[in-house]
Amino acid sequence: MGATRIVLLGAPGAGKGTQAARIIEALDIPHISTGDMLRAAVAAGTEIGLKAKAVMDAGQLVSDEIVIGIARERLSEPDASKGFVLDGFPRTLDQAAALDGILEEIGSPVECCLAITVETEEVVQRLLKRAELEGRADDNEETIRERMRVYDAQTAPLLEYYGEKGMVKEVLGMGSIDSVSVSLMSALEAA
Ligand code: B4P
Repeated sequence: MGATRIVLLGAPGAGKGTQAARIIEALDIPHISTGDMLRAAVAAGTEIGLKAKAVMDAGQLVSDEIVIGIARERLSEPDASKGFVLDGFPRTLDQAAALDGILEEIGSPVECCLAITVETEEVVQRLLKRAELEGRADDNEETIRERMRVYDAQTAPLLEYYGEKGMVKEVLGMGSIDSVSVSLMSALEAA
């Protein structure tokens, strides 16, 4: 019947958050976005938010310790037992190893890594457009390019990590949001 424990991988602006919203609606599973949780912590002025803000604004990754902590807490909530879309987590090899450990404890390993691929100039343009619409602090050109560099150095190696486990389904993220959704859903059904 297709995978329901899903890691969504992709560069900033590849469409992770956008497509996660479609997938969770179709499969009725929770959307777990560490980016959204961190922005909520910043907005609420919590201790984690205060630590994360400057790092996020600079386009760098928040520490593994903090992010693994919030992911662990969220994954232990009852609704995660029916599956989940992890959006933006893991972002480093250490986070991926920690995730495996957390899910081993729960007895529910990752089933599929959906990787959305998009050309760099396309994502830069998307994020600059979002900057105009939403004014997110990390959506300016310099920070966007830094986020791309961080993605290539720290997150792209996860393709190999999940690839070795035979879990990666690559989907081209160019084209309309609807057409990308169709490709992702059929990749999931085949997983
Ligand atoms: P995220 O919130 O994950 O931000 P993101 O990578 O920019 O992706 P997002 O999901 O928001 O955008 P999407 O591609 O859907 O992370 C933000 C920051 O939080 C990180 O830089 C880091 O500092 C920190 N963080 C988060 N998780 C972390 C972790 N695990 N470890 C350490 N630090 C962490 O969409 C982008 C835009 O494109 C949207 O406006 C959308 O409408 C548009 N779009 C999408 N698909 C499109 C399409 N097909 N055509 C045209 N436009 C499209």
